[in-house]
Amino acid sequence: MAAINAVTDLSNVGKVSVITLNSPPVNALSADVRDGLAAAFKQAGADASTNAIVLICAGRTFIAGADISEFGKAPRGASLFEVQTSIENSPKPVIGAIHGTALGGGLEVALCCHYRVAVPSAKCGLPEVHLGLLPGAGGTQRLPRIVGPEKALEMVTSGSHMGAKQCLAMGLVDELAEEGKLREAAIAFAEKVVAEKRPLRKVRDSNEKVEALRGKPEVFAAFRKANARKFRGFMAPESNIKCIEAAVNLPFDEGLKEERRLFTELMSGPQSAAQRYTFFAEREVWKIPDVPADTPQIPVNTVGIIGAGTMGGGIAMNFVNVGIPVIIVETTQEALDRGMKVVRGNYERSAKNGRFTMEQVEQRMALIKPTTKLEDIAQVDLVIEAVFERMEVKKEIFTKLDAIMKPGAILGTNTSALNIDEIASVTKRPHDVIGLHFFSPANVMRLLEVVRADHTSKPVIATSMAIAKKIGKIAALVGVCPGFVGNRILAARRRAAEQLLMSGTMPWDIDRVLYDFGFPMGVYAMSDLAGLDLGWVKAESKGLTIRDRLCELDRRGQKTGKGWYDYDENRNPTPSPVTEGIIKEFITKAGNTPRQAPDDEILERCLLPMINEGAKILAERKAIRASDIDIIYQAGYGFPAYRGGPMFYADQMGLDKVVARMKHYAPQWGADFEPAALLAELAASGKRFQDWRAA
Ligand code: 3H9
Repeated sequence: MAAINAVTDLSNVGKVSVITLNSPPVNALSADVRDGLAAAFKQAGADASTNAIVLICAGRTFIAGADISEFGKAPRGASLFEVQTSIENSPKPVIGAIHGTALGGGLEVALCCHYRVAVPSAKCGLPEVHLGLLPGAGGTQRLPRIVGPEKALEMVTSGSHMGAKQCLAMGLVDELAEEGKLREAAIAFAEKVVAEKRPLRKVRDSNEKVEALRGKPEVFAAFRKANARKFRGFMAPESNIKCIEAAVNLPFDEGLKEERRLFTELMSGPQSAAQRYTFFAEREVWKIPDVPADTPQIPVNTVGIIGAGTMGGGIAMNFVNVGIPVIIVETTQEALDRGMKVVRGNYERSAKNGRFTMEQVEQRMALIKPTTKLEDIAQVDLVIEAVFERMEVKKEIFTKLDAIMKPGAILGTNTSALNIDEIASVTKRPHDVIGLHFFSPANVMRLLEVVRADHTSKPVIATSMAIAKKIGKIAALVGVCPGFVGNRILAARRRAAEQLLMSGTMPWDIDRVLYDFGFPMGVYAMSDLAGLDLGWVKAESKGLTIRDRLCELDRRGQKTGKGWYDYDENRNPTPSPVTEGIIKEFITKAGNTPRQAPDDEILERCLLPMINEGAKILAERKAIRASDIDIIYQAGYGFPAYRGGPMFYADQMGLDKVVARMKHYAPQWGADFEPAALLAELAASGKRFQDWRAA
């Protein structure tokens, strides 16, 4: 084998040139890779002793795309376009040999090969939309020429990965190779292409499928309409659609130009910047500076859950979904039966929607053992307490757990607010105690806040993070403080919204602004969904707050058909004159002069306190880095992905501007608008949250 450069080799096997890329971790198309490919194709093309070329990758995957870390930097080395042209115009047939994933630019390179061979476990896709982009190396023009525009629309706007068998059926792959024998199979395929004198097939020249849709704009209109809700606020899906339209309506080279124009537009825009930031943030969130990757872990083969309510049942589903048996404990048989019925109902609904079979429902249900005896969980590896939020109750449970649990078991609590150090203090093993804060519905929401208490051991943290990954969550490690990270920041927004309300801005106006910003719903719609009576006790209510008054009128949210809003039978909300009347009474009673805040003010007054609280959280070391807060906000609180998260949003706004706007509001609206020390310091030194690391 001859080295072309540090990441590319070229060798001859009989009459086939084999180009092997080896650029860990994922063979992304860095400048070195592009240079290596350009040189290797030139050399292989000119080698008179071979008559075909195989492109294959070493390591875990075929090329997984452009090198995202190079985006935004000055271009270097051979361009991807040059590489692709040298492949497509190669005088010898080029066979792409795919294992792992051929994604984005990787698939776009493969699409320039004349033929493609893949192992059955391989996957192909154009996931650029998740980075706020579109496939910018011909993917939007070549893919529809193979799979047809309709399928291509679906693939580029969803970014989903297709399995090799499906790719074979769609013509994206020409032959499947035996697992582990890709190299031999690709070489044999190349020899066959030569022996059979097959043409140098160029995807770009195949127009039949795209032409079939020419003059049918209604197909695109229908696709846009069907996905309008899903794409709301995002720029990239629309640009992807426009590119497929260009593939249908324009000659190849013109379509390519349109693709380039739209790609450049997205790449230089704020949404892609946010989504690329999120790509790295989602990977960094797993990294804990003082808990290295080689920290010993505790095997978790069985889980005990205390409480079969909505939370407990949802948490149980996460584990059985990945085959981990669960014992679920309740105090009464009745509560247990009710909880199990809800879990079964959830699974059966999924089965009805075709997500899995009834047989799988039974398999999953069989993995849950219900019991009313706490002692039954004594031997599990991990226990998660999910009972209601009362410190005395939690302390009582942890005292019992301390007495019965096997040594070394992890003792988790799903508390969303209580002090975990205090809970741990009743045990003789506080190092085994950790917070595992699931979000409701726990079987659906991606976020898990893993809460590190004062004495939590490193193996318990490492295990909790690993188990979160196993059950498909995105976990962020946070510290103990009221509300931890997510709810603490939410409380700041809530306080700001209350101030707006009490000064004359109606709930629906606040919600509309937040919805338009990109949240799935606003503060008050969310409150109606959760129920206004969470923590409200009828017997104790004295009508002192707006909420008290609403609850007293049985306006307890969606479940009673009215709350902040009125709801029709399809749960569509409309502003409520009753709510408005009550709010106005409270405003008058407080002696305030009502004033409807303009939309930009509503937005600033809701967001700035969130950013400020985030800065305090960082300074107190309750989150490791600003991007963890952003991940929490995207995965758990619906912060629009295309805005990155509160901290990234602040960075994009410019921290000096954030501080200036806060100072503008602080005199009237108080402490939440007094810039936190860290925020002021970063702003003064021209720095960003994303560059800040704890000393
Ligand atoms: C594109 O191609 C644009 C073109 O259309 C047009 C160009 C003109 N670049 O995810 P993992 C790193 S856009 C740089 O944990 P897994 C990642 O940060 C690209 N780095 O592994 C991580 O680093 P670290 C379109 C990348 O096994 C390490 O690799 N392609 C890239 O769970 C391991 O990653 C995509 O969007 C990259 N492209 O999953 C595919 N990819 O260890 C993006 C990964 O320091 N990648 N890294 O934290 C993926 O979806 C997954 O990484 C993959 C492997 C499925 C490949």
